[in-house]
Amino acid sequence: MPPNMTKRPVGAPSALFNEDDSEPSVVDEGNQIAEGETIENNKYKPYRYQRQIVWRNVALFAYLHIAALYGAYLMFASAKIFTSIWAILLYQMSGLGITAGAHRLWAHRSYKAKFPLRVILMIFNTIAFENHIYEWARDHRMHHKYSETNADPHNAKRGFFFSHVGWLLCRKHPEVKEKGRGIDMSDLDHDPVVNFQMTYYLLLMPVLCFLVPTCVPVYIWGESWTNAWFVATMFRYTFTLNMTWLVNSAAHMWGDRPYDKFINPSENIGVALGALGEGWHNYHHVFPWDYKAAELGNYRANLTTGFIDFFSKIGWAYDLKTVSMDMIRKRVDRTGDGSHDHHHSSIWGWEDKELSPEDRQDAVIINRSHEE
Ligand code: ST9
Ligand code: ZN
Ligand code: ZN
Repeated sequence: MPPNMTKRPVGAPSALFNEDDSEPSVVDEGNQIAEGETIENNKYKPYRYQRQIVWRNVALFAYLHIAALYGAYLMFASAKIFTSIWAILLYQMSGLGITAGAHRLWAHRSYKAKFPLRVILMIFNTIAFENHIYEWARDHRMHHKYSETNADPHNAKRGFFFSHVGWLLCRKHPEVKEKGRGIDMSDLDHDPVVNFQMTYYLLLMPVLCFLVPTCVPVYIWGESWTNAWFVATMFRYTFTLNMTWLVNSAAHMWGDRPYDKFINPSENIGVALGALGEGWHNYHHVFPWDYKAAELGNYRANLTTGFIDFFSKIGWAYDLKTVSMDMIRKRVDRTGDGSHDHHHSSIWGWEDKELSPEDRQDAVIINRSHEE
């Protein structure tokens, strides 16, 4: 049984989220809740882990968020329209470097990409400054393999704040490091694009995330340094970070669970829109190797899938893995929360594969032919 399938009281997901991070409740050893034990009495068990805050990060993130608020104000107060368009473009490019790059390609291997596409994704990824691809993918593989246990770097059982940003403000739980040693990263060791980014990260990242985004508006359309820095760089970077983090916080709390009601990740359309198609998180945790990271390839709520499909058309992306309708149906029937059909109630008729087996079974067929 995967760790994320342990004893979550069905129908009461929010009971697991302790907003008050000062209480080290469910961060005790192993976080394994014994049979018959509730979360409430489990939290009084002795624990050895002591949270250790990294004040340097607290200061940096505090500055970042204050600067971003100022940037949001300047965006309307004095920035040129091109500066705002540039900020939005950077958000989408860097976002794709995370979603299509670090996430679906490198962490999950849900498709393959030829060298030029990997270079593009690596550049986009560096604009996003969410750590280099290797570190991002390693943390993310841990997040899936040990979901919502102490070995998950942003364990959502430690509350909204911890899974959103708090995990970047303190030392990692020892179990992340212990169990992390066992995670296979050999595929990335052999990717020259990933290695190049890792080697030169401390040079590439400041140039691509901060320098170029700030200089372009100043030198190309005569923006002021203040507007360029606070709008195109501080606001854009902080906004993109928060959109990413919402997948770890909000999409682990709120939304339907049509594929597996026993896990916390959920289908959150708001997050999907902001995170370029990464809010279909119940589906994603059930089928992490699907390149669409969602059941349906609706591009409006899944820009990343459109991006990968485009590169698949020109041959730069290939071996796109996806889940068959039959496999989804079986899973929905076995572990879904019943919200699936409510979302996909539109069927075109009898032969539609979306027609549930129960409906097919129970339908009245008059003058039934003998061939069927
Ligand atoms: C950022 C990342 O924001 C965001 C990631 C979000 C993920 C979202 C996923 C959701 C799905 C995808 C949706 C995408 C949506 C995108 C939408 C876009 C519009 N395994 O880390 P250290 C070992 S970053 C194995 O220093 P500390 C290892 O030996 C923001 N081993 O731990 C390591 O050494 P090395 C910018 C592991 O000291 C050693 O431990 N970046 C693992 O506890 C030390 O590691 C920052 O702000 C593992 N998983 O410090 C930097 N982990 O690396 C923030 C560790 O040499 N980070 N080890 O092998 C830090 O300052 C520190 O990492 C720390 C922890 C203070 C948080
Ligand atoms: Zn997740
Ligand atoms: Zn994932």
